[in-house]
Amino acid sequence: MSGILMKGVSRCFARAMGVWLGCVIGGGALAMPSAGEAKEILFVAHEAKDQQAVWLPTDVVMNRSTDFTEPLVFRFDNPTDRTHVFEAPGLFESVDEHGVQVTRPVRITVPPEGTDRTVIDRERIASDVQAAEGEMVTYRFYCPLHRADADLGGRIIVGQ
Ligand SMILES: [Cu+2]
Repeated sequence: MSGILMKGVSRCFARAMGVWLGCVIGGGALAMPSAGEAKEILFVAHEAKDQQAVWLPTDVVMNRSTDFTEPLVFRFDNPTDRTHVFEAPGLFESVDEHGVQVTRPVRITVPPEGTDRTVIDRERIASDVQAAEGEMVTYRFYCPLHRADADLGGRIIVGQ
């Protein structure tokens, strides 16, 4: 009798731990749906030592099944007094050029005190995730103007 009870309790505990871990991991990424139309993720430029700069948060975790149901928007705030660039090889943005929808690699220049936002091409990420066959897909991001040689940059990690 008490054995069954214990099992129930530990299962509950495991589930609570899972939720808690999920919160911690997701806590780095402020993935908030804005007005229910798009999921917006905010990146903020941050000056680091030795004239370097990074985009925060450094880790963004997403899931294709839950986070890609609505348009995915990246916002970039640059509160510093230098221009920074958000570059993420492998990621594409979807932009309207003279009435034509085109996709191109994500490389966003944000002036001092500036802000910008772009719609990320979800289809490309979805096909990357599909091709990964159960593995997580990782995209690196950094400021190419102020990154350290050894710095791999931040990570956007996308699971199934
Ligand atoms: Cu920079």
